[in-house]
Amino acid sequence: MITPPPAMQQALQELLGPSGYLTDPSSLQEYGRDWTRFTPPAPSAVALPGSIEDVQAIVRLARQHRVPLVPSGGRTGLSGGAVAGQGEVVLSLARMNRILGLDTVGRSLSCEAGAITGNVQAAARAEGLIYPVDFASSGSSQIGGNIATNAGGIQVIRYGMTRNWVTGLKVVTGTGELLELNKGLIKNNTGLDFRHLMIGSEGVLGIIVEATLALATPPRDPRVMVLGAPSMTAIMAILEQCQGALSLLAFEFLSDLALEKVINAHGLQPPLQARAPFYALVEFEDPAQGDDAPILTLVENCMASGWVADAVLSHSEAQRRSLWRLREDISETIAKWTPYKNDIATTVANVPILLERVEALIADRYNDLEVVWYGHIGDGNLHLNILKPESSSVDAFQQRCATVSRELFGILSDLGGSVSAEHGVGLLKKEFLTFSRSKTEIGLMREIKKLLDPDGILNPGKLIEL
Ligand code: 2HG
Ligand code: ZN
Repeated sequence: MITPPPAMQQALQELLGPSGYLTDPSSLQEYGRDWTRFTPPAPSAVALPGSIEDVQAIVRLARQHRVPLVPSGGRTGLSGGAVAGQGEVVLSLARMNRILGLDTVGRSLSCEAGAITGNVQAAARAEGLIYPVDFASSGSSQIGGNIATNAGGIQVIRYGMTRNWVTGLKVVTGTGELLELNKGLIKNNTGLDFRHLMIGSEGVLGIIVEATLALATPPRDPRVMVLGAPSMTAIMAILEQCQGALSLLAFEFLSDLALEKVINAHGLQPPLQARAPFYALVEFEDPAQGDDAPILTLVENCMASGWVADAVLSHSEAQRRSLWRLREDISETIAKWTPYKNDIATTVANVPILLERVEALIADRYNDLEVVWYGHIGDGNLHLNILKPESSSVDAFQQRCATVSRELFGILSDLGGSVSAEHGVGLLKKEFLTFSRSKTEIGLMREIKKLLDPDGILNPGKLIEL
Protein backbone atom coordinates (compact mmCIF):
# COMPACT_ATOMS: atom_id res chain seq x y z
CA MET A 1 0.00 0.00 0.00
CA ILE A 2 1.37 3.42 -1.02
CA THR A 3 1.20 6.54 1.13
CA PRO A 4 2.16 9.91 -0.36
CA PRO A 5 4.93 11.49 1.72
CA PRO A 6 3.90 14.47 3.94
CA ALA A 7 5.70 16.94 1.64
CA MET A 8 3.54 15.87 -1.30
CA GLN A 9 0.35 15.94 0.77
CA GLN A 10 1.12 19.45 1.90
CA ALA A 11 2.00 20.63 -1.60
CA LEU A 12 -1.28 19.24 -2.97
CA GLN A 13 -3.27 20.89 -0.18
CA GLU A 14 -1.65 24.23 -0.90
CA LEU A 15 -2.13 23.88 -4.64
CA LEU A 16 -5.77 22.75 -4.62
CA GLY A 17 -7.26 24.15 -1.42
CA PRO A 18 -9.61 22.26 0.92
CA SER A 19 -12.28 21.54 -1.72
CA GLY A 20 -9.68 20.26 -4.20
CA TYR A 21 -7.87 17.82 -1.95
CA LEU A 22 -10.02 15.20 -0.20
CA THR A 23 -9.02 12.49 2.24
CA ASP A 24 -12.26 11.78 4.13
CA PRO A 25 -13.31 8.10 4.06
CA SER A 26 -16.50 8.59 2.08
CA SER A 27 -14.73 10.54 -0.70
CA LEU A 28 -12.02 7.87 -0.82
CA GLN A 29 -14.70 5.20 -1.20
CA GLU A 30 -16.59 7.12 -3.84
CA TYR A 31 -13.67 8.27 -5.98
CA GLY A 32 -11.68 5.06 -5.56
CA ARG A 33 -13.96 2.86 -7.61
CA ASP A 34 -15.91 2.63 -10.82
CA TRP A 35 -18.97 0.50 -11.58
CA THR A 36 -17.04 -2.74 -11.05
CA ARG A 37 -17.35 -4.20 -7.60
CA PHE A 38 -14.54 -6.73 -7.48
CA THR A 39 -11.72 -4.64 -5.97
CA PRO A 40 -12.19 -2.68 -2.74
CA PRO A 41 -11.36 1.01 -3.19
CA ALA A 42 -8.36 2.25 -1.18
CA PRO A 43 -6.86 5.49 -2.54
CA SER A 44 -4.89 7.69 -0.15
CA ALA A 45 -6.31 10.99 -1.45
CA VAL A 46 -8.42 12.59 -4.17
CA ALA A 47 -7.00 15.55 -6.07
CA LEU A 48 -9.47 17.73 -7.99
CA PRO A 49 -7.57 20.14 -10.25
CA GLY A 50 -9.31 23.25 -11.55
CA SER A 51 -7.04 23.94 -14.52
CA ILE A 52 -4.54 22.38 -16.90
CA GLU A 53 -1.73 23.99 -14.89
CA ASP A 54 -3.04 22.24 -11.76
CA VAL A 55 -2.98 18.91 -13.60
CA GLN A 56 0.60 19.53 -14.69
CA ALA A 57 1.62 20.44 -11.16
CA ILE A 58 -0.02 17.30 -9.72
CA VAL A 59 1.75 15.10 -12.28
CA ARG A 60 5.11 16.74 -11.49
CA LEU A 61 4.60 16.21 -7.76
CA ALA A 62 3.60 12.59 -8.31
CA ARG A 63 6.67 12.08 -10.44
CA GLN A 64 8.97 13.73 -7.95
CA HIS A 65 7.62 11.60 -5.09
CA ARG A 66 7.05 8.45 -7.19
CA VAL A 67 3.38 8.28 -6.18
CA PRO A 68 0.99 6.73 -8.73
CA LEU A 69 -2.03 8.63 -10.02
CA VAL A 70 -5.35 7.15 -11.11
CA PRO A 71 -7.01 9.45 -13.66
CA SER A 72 -10.72 9.53 -12.97
CA GLY A 73 -13.78 10.65 -14.95
CA GLY A 74 -17.40 9.73 -14.23
CA ARG A 75 -16.24 6.29 -13.00
CA THR A 76 -18.92 4.48 -14.98
CA GLY A 77 -16.36 2.05 -16.45
CA LEU A 78 -16.92 -1.69 -16.25
CA SER A 79 -13.34 -3.00 -16.36
CA GLY A 80 -11.84 -1.46 -13.23
CA GLY A 81 -9.77 1.07 -15.21
CA ALA A 82 -10.53 3.83 -12.71
CA VAL A 83 -10.22 1.74 -9.56
CA ALA A 84 -7.64 2.91 -6.98
CA GLY A 85 -6.99 0.02 -4.62
CA GLN A 86 -3.33 0.54 -3.65
CA GLY A 87 -3.13 3.91 -1.92
CA GLU A 88 -2.79 5.84 -5.20
CA VAL A 89 -3.90 9.47 -5.53
CA VAL A 90 -7.06 9.75 -7.61
CA LEU A 91 -6.85 12.63 -10.07
CA SER A 92 -10.48 13.50 -10.74
CA LEU A 93 -11.42 15.82 -13.62
CA ALA A 94 -14.83 16.52 -12.05
CA ARG A 95 -14.14 20.23 -11.48
CA MET A 96 -12.90 20.75 -15.04
CA ASN A 97 -16.33 20.35 -16.56
CA ARG A 98 -16.91 23.45 -18.66
CA ILE A 99 -18.10 23.55 -22.23
CA LEU A 100 -15.65 26.00 -23.77
CA GLY A 101 -17.29 26.75 -27.10
CA LEU A 102 -19.54 25.51 -29.87
CA ASP A 103 -18.98 26.32 -33.52
CA THR A 104 -22.13 25.80 -35.61
CA VAL A 105 -20.41 26.38 -38.95
CA GLY A 106 -17.47 24.10 -38.20
CA ARG A 107 -19.89 21.80 -36.33
CA SER A 108 -17.67 21.22 -33.35
CA LEU A 109 -17.67 21.65 -29.60
CA SER A 110 -14.76 22.14 -27.24
CA CYS A 111 -14.92 21.20 -23.58
CA GLU A 112 -12.86 20.34 -20.56
CA ALA A 113 -12.36 16.64 -19.93
CA GLY A 114 -14.74 16.53 -16.96
CA ALA A 115 -17.75 17.70 -19.01
CA ILE A 116 -20.63 15.27 -18.56
CA THR A 117 -21.60 13.48 -21.79
CA GLY A 118 -25.28 14.41 -21.33
CA ASN A 119 -24.37 18.11 -21.00
CA VAL A 120 -22.34 17.97 -24.20
CA GLN A 121 -25.27 16.27 -25.96
CA ALA A 122 -27.67 18.92 -24.64
CA ALA A 123 -25.40 21.80 -25.74
CA ALA A 124 -25.27 20.34 -29.26
CA ARG A 125 -29.06 19.81 -29.32
CA ALA A 126 -29.64 23.43 -28.32
CA GLU A 127 -27.97 24.41 -31.62
CA GLY A 128 -29.91 21.87 -33.71
CA LEU A 129 -26.98 19.41 -33.81
CA ILE A 130 -26.07 16.17 -32.03
CA TYR A 131 -23.06 14.63 -30.37
CA PRO A 132 -24.03 11.12 -31.42
CA VAL A 133 -22.03 8.87 -29.10
CA ASP A 134 -24.64 7.73 -26.62
CA PHE A 135 -25.00 5.14 -23.86
CA ALA A 136 -26.99 4.45 -20.73
CA SER A 137 -24.38 6.21 -18.55
CA SER A 138 -24.52 9.54 -20.46
CA GLY A 139 -25.91 11.27 -17.38
CA SER A 140 -22.73 10.73 -15.37
CA SER A 141 -19.93 9.63 -17.69
CA GLN A 142 -17.42 12.32 -18.66
CA ILE A 143 -15.96 13.14 -22.06
CA GLY A 144 -12.36 12.58 -20.91
CA GLY A 145 -13.21 9.09 -19.64
CA ASN A 146 -15.15 8.32 -22.82
CA ILE A 147 -12.10 9.25 -24.88
CA ALA A 148 -9.66 7.40 -22.62
CA THR A 149 -11.74 4.24 -23.06
CA ASN A 150 -12.90 4.92 -26.64
CA ALA A 151 -16.45 4.33 -25.41
CA GLY A 152 -18.95 2.81 -27.84
CA GLY A 153 -22.63 2.58 -27.04
CA ILE A 154 -25.98 2.07 -28.68
CA GLN A 155 -25.53 3.73 -32.08
CA VAL A 156 -22.09 2.53 -33.12
CA ILE A 157 -23.58 0.79 -36.14
CA ARG A 158 -24.44 4.26 -37.48
CA TYR A 159 -21.93 6.65 -35.92
CA GLY A 160 -18.92 4.59 -34.84
CA MET A 161 -17.10 4.83 -31.51
CA THR A 162 -15.86 7.91 -29.61
CA ARG A 163 -12.65 7.83 -31.69
CA ASN A 164 -14.57 8.95 -34.79
CA TRP A 165 -15.70 12.17 -33.14
CA VAL A 166 -12.51 13.53 -31.55
CA THR A 167 -10.89 16.25 -33.66
CA GLY A 168 -8.65 17.75 -31.01
CA LEU A 169 -7.14 16.77 -27.67
CA LYS A 170 -5.07 18.38 -24.96
CA VAL A 171 -3.22 15.83 -22.90
CA VAL A 172 -0.79 16.09 -19.97
CA THR A 173 1.77 13.28 -20.24
CA GLY A 174 3.45 11.43 -17.39
CA THR A 175 6.28 13.98 -17.50
CA GLY A 176 3.88 16.89 -17.00
CA GLU A 177 4.20 18.16 -20.56
CA LEU A 178 1.11 19.44 -22.35
CA LEU A 179 0.43 18.02 -25.83
CA GLU A 180 -2.03 19.79 -28.13
CA LEU A 181 -3.11 17.20 -30.65
CA ASN A 182 -4.74 17.95 -34.01
CA LYS A 183 -6.30 21.23 -32.77
CA GLY A 184 -9.79 20.57 -34.13
CA LEU A 185 -8.62 20.15 -37.72
CA ILE A 186 -10.57 17.94 -40.10
CA LYS A 187 -7.60 17.65 -42.44
CA ASN A 188 -4.08 17.39 -41.07
CA ASN A 189 -1.65 15.01 -42.75
CA THR A 190 1.52 15.96 -40.93
CA GLY A 191 2.83 12.62 -39.77
CA LEU A 192 1.89 10.37 -36.87
CA ASP A 193 -1.44 11.29 -35.29
CA PHE A 194 -0.83 11.00 -31.54
CA ARG A 195 -4.47 11.80 -30.90
CA HIS A 196 -5.30 8.21 -31.81
CA LEU A 197 -2.62 6.90 -29.46
CA MET A 198 -4.37 8.66 -26.59
CA ILE A 199 -7.91 7.56 -27.51
CA GLY A 200 -8.44 4.24 -25.75
CA SER A 201 -5.18 4.46 -23.78
CA GLU A 202 -7.05 4.12 -20.44
CA GLY A 203 -5.03 6.76 -18.62
CA VAL A 204 -1.69 4.98 -18.92
CA LEU A 205 -0.05 7.47 -21.34
CA GLY A 206 -1.47 10.81 -20.32
CA ILE A 207 -4.32 12.69 -18.71
CA ILE A 208 -6.84 14.10 -21.16
CA VAL A 209 -7.65 17.65 -20.07
CA GLU A 210 -9.57 19.14 -23.02
CA ALA A 211 -11.23 17.87 -26.18
CA THR A 212 -12.73 19.16 -29.40
CA LEU A 213 -15.56 17.00 -30.71
CA ALA A 214 -17.28 16.88 -34.07
CA LEU A 215 -21.07 17.27 -34.16
CA ALA A 216 -23.63 15.91 -36.63
CA THR A 217 -27.10 16.52 -38.07
CA PRO A 218 -29.85 14.87 -35.98
CA PRO A 219 -31.48 11.77 -37.52
CA ARG A 220 -34.88 12.30 -39.12
CA ASP A 221 -37.88 10.92 -37.21
CA PRO A 222 -36.24 8.01 -35.38
CA ARG A 223 -38.54 5.09 -34.66
CA VAL A 224 -38.01 1.91 -32.70
CA MET A 225 -39.27 -1.59 -33.34
CA VAL A 226 -38.94 -4.60 -31.04
CA LEU A 227 -39.20 -8.02 -32.66
CA GLY A 228 -39.43 -11.39 -30.90
CA ALA A 229 -37.22 -14.07 -32.48
CA PRO A 230 -36.90 -17.82 -31.91
CA SER A 231 -33.10 -17.95 -32.09
CA MET A 232 -29.93 -15.93 -32.46
CA THR A 233 -29.70 -17.18 -36.04
CA ALA A 234 -33.05 -15.51 -36.69
CA ILE A 235 -31.74 -12.28 -35.14
CA MET A 236 -28.92 -12.23 -37.68
CA ALA A 237 -31.35 -12.85 -40.53
CA ILE A 238 -33.49 -9.94 -39.29
CA LEU A 239 -30.35 -7.77 -39.21
CA GLU A 240 -29.68 -8.55 -42.86
CA GLN A 241 -33.25 -7.68 -43.85
CA CYS A 242 -33.18 -4.43 -41.88
CA GLN A 243 -29.82 -3.38 -43.30
CA GLY A 244 -31.20 -3.73 -46.80
CA ALA A 245 -34.49 -1.93 -46.15
CA LEU A 246 -33.92 0.68 -43.43
CA SER A 247 -31.61 3.54 -42.58
CA LEU A 248 -30.46 1.96 -39.32
CA LEU A 249 -29.48 3.92 -36.21
CA ALA A 250 -29.18 0.93 -33.88
CA PHE A 251 -29.61 -2.82 -33.96
CA GLU A 252 -29.55 -4.27 -30.47
CA PHE A 253 -30.55 -7.61 -29.05
CA LEU A 254 -31.54 -8.98 -25.66
CA SER A 255 -32.42 -12.39 -24.32
CA ASP A 256 -35.73 -13.14 -22.62
CA LEU A 257 -33.96 -13.39 -19.25
CA ALA A 258 -32.59 -9.86 -19.73
CA LEU A 259 -36.10 -8.62 -20.52
CA GLU A 260 -37.57 -10.46 -17.55
CA LYS A 261 -35.08 -8.87 -15.15
CA VAL A 262 -35.89 -5.36 -16.42
CA ILE A 263 -39.68 -5.67 -16.46
CA ASN A 264 -39.74 -7.27 -13.02
CA ALA A 265 -37.42 -4.66 -11.50
CA HIS A 266 -39.30 -1.66 -12.91
CA GLY A 267 -42.86 -3.02 -13.05
CA LEU A 268 -42.98 -2.60 -16.85
CA GLN A 269 -45.20 -4.36 -19.38
CA PRO A 270 -43.58 -6.88 -21.74
CA PRO A 271 -43.42 -5.29 -25.21
CA LEU A 272 -45.06 -8.25 -27.00
CA GLN A 273 -48.00 -10.49 -26.14
CA ALA A 274 -46.02 -13.68 -26.51
CA ARG A 275 -42.57 -14.10 -24.99
CA ALA A 276 -39.72 -15.12 -27.27
CA PRO A 277 -36.22 -16.47 -26.49
CA PHE A 278 -34.59 -13.36 -28.02
CA TYR A 279 -35.57 -9.87 -29.08
CA ALA A 280 -34.10 -7.45 -31.60
CA LEU A 281 -34.48 -3.75 -30.89
CA VAL A 282 -34.15 -1.84 -34.13
CA GLU A 283 -33.95 1.94 -34.40
CA PHE A 284 -34.13 3.60 -37.80
CA GLU A 285 -34.92 6.87 -39.55
CA ASP A 286 -38.51 6.72 -40.64
CA PRO A 287 -38.38 6.37 -44.44
CA ALA A 288 -42.07 7.08 -45.02
CA GLN A 289 -42.74 9.63 -42.28
CA GLY A 290 -45.35 7.78 -40.27
CA ASP A 291 -46.56 5.51 -43.07
CA ASP A 292 -46.12 2.07 -41.52
CA ALA A 293 -46.71 0.09 -44.72
CA PRO A 294 -43.06 -0.45 -45.81
CA ILE A 295 -42.05 -1.46 -42.30
CA LEU A 296 -44.99 -3.83 -41.93
CA THR A 297 -44.02 -5.49 -45.21
CA LEU A 298 -40.52 -6.07 -43.83
CA VAL A 299 -41.94 -7.57 -40.64
CA GLU A 300 -44.37 -9.78 -42.57
CA ASN A 301 -41.54 -11.10 -44.72
CA CYS A 302 -39.55 -11.92 -41.60
CA MET A 303 -42.59 -13.67 -40.11
CA ALA A 304 -43.13 -15.70 -43.28
CA SER A 305 -39.52 -16.91 -43.00
CA GLY A 306 -40.03 -17.90 -39.36
CA TRP A 307 -37.54 -15.34 -38.01
CA VAL A 308 -40.09 -13.19 -36.19
CA ALA A 309 -42.99 -14.29 -34.03
CA ASP A 310 -44.37 -10.87 -33.11
CA ALA A 311 -43.33 -7.21 -33.32
CA VAL A 312 -44.17 -3.77 -31.96
CA LEU A 313 -43.42 -0.41 -33.58
CA SER A 314 -43.20 2.95 -31.79
CA HIS A 315 -45.82 5.54 -32.78
CA SER A 316 -44.71 8.34 -30.47
CA GLU A 317 -41.57 9.66 -28.86
CA ALA A 318 -42.79 8.36 -25.48
CA GLN A 319 -43.25 4.88 -26.93
CA ARG A 320 -39.82 5.02 -28.56
CA ARG A 321 -38.24 5.93 -25.25
CA SER A 322 -40.08 3.24 -23.30
CA LEU A 323 -39.00 0.56 -25.78
CA TRP A 324 -35.39 1.74 -25.42
CA ARG A 325 -35.65 1.39 -21.64
CA LEU A 326 -36.06 -2.37 -22.03
CA ARG A 327 -32.57 -2.49 -23.46
CA GLU A 328 -30.84 0.43 -21.77
CA ASP A 329 -31.87 -0.48 -18.22
CA ILE A 330 -30.43 -4.01 -18.33
CA SER A 331 -26.93 -3.26 -17.07
CA GLU A 332 -28.09 -1.25 -14.06
CA THR A 333 -30.88 -3.71 -13.24
CA ILE A 334 -28.60 -6.73 -13.05
CA ALA A 335 -25.80 -4.90 -11.17
CA LYS A 336 -27.13 -6.20 -7.85
CA TRP A 337 -26.08 -9.74 -8.83
CA THR A 338 -22.42 -8.62 -9.09
CA PRO A 339 -22.32 -10.01 -12.63
CA TYR A 340 -19.15 -11.26 -14.24
CA LYS A 341 -19.04 -9.35 -17.50
CA ASN A 342 -17.82 -10.39 -20.88
CA ASP A 343 -17.86 -7.66 -23.52
CA ILE A 344 -16.76 -9.50 -26.62
CA ALA A 345 -16.66 -8.70 -30.32
CA THR A 346 -16.11 -10.30 -33.64
CA THR A 347 -16.73 -9.23 -37.21
CA VAL A 348 -20.43 -9.19 -37.99
CA ALA A 349 -19.83 -11.97 -40.52
CA ASN A 350 -18.40 -14.19 -37.77
CA VAL A 351 -21.20 -13.51 -35.27
CA PRO A 352 -23.25 -16.64 -36.16
CA ILE A 353 -20.31 -19.02 -35.65
CA LEU A 354 -19.29 -17.18 -32.47
CA LEU A 355 -22.83 -17.48 -31.12
CA GLU A 356 -23.02 -21.16 -31.89
CA ARG A 357 -19.78 -21.84 -30.05
CA VAL A 358 -20.57 -19.54 -27.13
CA GLU A 359 -24.01 -21.09 -26.68
CA ALA A 360 -22.40 -24.54 -26.47
CA LEU A 361 -19.82 -23.30 -23.95
CA ILE A 362 -22.49 -21.72 -21.76
CA ALA A 363 -24.68 -24.83 -21.83
CA ASP A 364 -21.68 -26.87 -20.75
CA ARG A 365 -20.00 -24.62 -18.15
CA TYR A 366 -22.71 -22.37 -16.79
CA ASN A 367 -25.73 -24.68 -16.81
CA ASP A 368 -26.37 -23.99 -13.12
CA LEU A 369 -26.10 -20.18 -13.43
CA GLU A 370 -28.20 -17.38 -14.87
CA VAL A 371 -26.57 -15.99 -18.01
CA VAL A 372 -27.95 -12.72 -19.33
CA TRP A 373 -27.21 -11.96 -23.00
CA TYR A 374 -27.61 -8.66 -24.71
CA GLY A 375 -25.62 -6.23 -26.79
CA HIS A 376 -25.02 -4.35 -29.95
CA ILE A 377 -25.27 -7.25 -32.30
CA GLY A 378 -25.40 -4.97 -35.37
CA ASP A 379 -21.73 -4.11 -34.85
CA GLY A 380 -20.62 -7.56 -33.68
CA ASN A 381 -20.57 -6.79 -29.92
CA LEU A 382 -22.12 -9.15 -27.35
CA HIS A 383 -22.45 -8.57 -23.62
CA LEU A 384 -22.52 -11.80 -21.68
CA ASN A 385 -23.27 -11.30 -18.00
CA ILE A 386 -23.02 -14.24 -15.61
CA LEU A 387 -25.04 -13.55 -12.46
CA LYS A 388 -23.42 -14.46 -9.16
CA PRO A 389 -25.55 -16.83 -7.07
CA GLU A 390 -25.99 -15.64 -3.48
CA SER A 391 -24.34 -18.82 -2.20
CA SER A 392 -21.00 -18.08 -3.96
CA SER A 393 -18.33 -15.79 -2.57
CA VAL A 394 -17.22 -13.00 -4.93
CA ASP A 395 -13.72 -14.52 -5.18
CA ALA A 396 -14.81 -18.07 -5.90
CA PHE A 397 -17.35 -16.87 -8.45
CA GLN A 398 -14.85 -14.64 -10.19
CA GLN A 399 -12.26 -17.42 -10.35
CA ARG A 400 -14.73 -19.85 -11.82
CA CYS A 401 -15.81 -17.33 -14.48
CA ALA A 402 -12.23 -16.36 -15.28
CA THR A 403 -11.49 -20.03 -16.01
CA VAL A 404 -14.45 -20.26 -18.40
CA SER A 405 -13.40 -16.94 -19.92
CA ARG A 406 -10.10 -18.49 -20.99
CA GLU A 407 -12.08 -20.98 -23.08
CA LEU A 408 -14.34 -18.24 -24.39
CA PHE A 409 -11.36 -16.08 -25.33
CA GLY A 410 -9.74 -19.08 -27.02
CA ILE A 411 -12.81 -19.23 -29.28
CA LEU A 412 -12.57 -15.49 -29.91
CA SER A 413 -8.87 -15.72 -30.64
CA ASP A 414 -9.56 -18.43 -33.27
CA LEU A 415 -12.07 -16.09 -34.90
CA GLY A 416 -9.84 -13.02 -34.69
CA GLY A 417 -12.26 -11.37 -32.23
CA SER A 418 -11.71 -9.07 -29.26
CA VAL A 419 -11.82 -9.81 -25.51
CA SER A 420 -13.03 -6.26 -24.91
CA ALA A 421 -15.24 -4.58 -27.47
CA GLU A 422 -16.09 -1.30 -25.78
CA HIS A 423 -15.39 -1.53 -22.03
CA GLY A 424 -11.59 -1.47 -22.17
CA VAL A 425 -9.02 -3.66 -20.47
CA GLY A 426 -8.45 -1.96 -17.10
CA LEU A 427 -7.82 -4.43 -14.30
CA LEU A 428 -10.36 -7.06 -15.22
CA LYS A 429 -9.27 -7.97 -18.74
CA LYS A 430 -5.55 -7.35 -18.34
CA GLU A 431 -4.61 -11.01 -17.91
CA PHE A 432 -6.50 -11.82 -21.13
CA LEU A 433 -4.97 -9.17 -23.37
CA THR A 434 -2.77 -11.75 -25.12
CA PHE A 435 -5.87 -13.40 -26.57
CA SER A 436 -6.47 -10.31 -28.71
CA ARG A 437 -3.09 -8.59 -29.07
CA SER A 438 0.22 -10.13 -30.13
CA LYS A 439 3.35 -10.16 -27.95
CA THR A 440 4.94 -7.73 -30.39
CA GLU A 441 2.04 -5.31 -30.04
CA ILE A 442 2.06 -5.51 -26.25
CA GLY A 443 5.84 -4.96 -26.26
CA LEU A 444 5.38 -1.86 -28.42
CA MET A 445 2.65 -0.56 -26.11
CA ARG A 446 5.14 -0.87 -23.25
CA GLU A 447 7.83 1.03 -25.16
CA ILE A 448 5.39 3.83 -25.92
CA LYS A 449 4.40 3.98 -22.26
CA LYS A 450 8.08 4.30 -21.32
CA LEU A 451 8.39 7.36 -23.57
CA LEU A 452 5.32 9.15 -22.27
CA ASP A 453 5.33 8.00 -18.66
CA PRO A 454 8.94 7.08 -17.87
CA ASP A 455 8.35 6.68 -14.12
CA GLY A 456 5.20 4.62 -14.49
CA ILE A 457 3.06 6.94 -12.38
CA LEU A 458 -0.03 6.91 -14.63
CA ASN A 459 -2.61 4.27 -13.77
CA PRO A 460 -0.14 1.49 -12.91
CA GLY A 461 -1.52 -2.03 -12.82
CA LYS A 462 -4.02 -1.34 -15.62
CA LEU A 463 -3.79 -2.33 -19.29
CA ILE A 464 0.05 -2.54 -19.49
CA GLU A 465 2.94 -2.20 -17.06
CA LEU A 466 6.38 -0.81 -17.64
C1 2HG B 1 -24.56 -1.68 -22.41
O1 2HG B 1 -24.48 -1.95 -23.61
C2 2HG B 1 -23.32 -1.31 -21.68
O2 2HG B 1 -25.64 -1.66 -21.82
C3 2HG B 1 -23.14 -2.16 -20.43
O3 2HG B 1 -22.21 -1.41 -22.50
C4 2HG B 1 -22.96 -3.60 -20.72
O4 2HG B 1 -23.25 -4.10 -18.41
C5 2HG B 1 -22.85 -4.51 -19.49
O5 2HG B 1 -22.39 -5.65 -19.63
ZN1 ZN C 1 -22.64 -1.96 -24.46
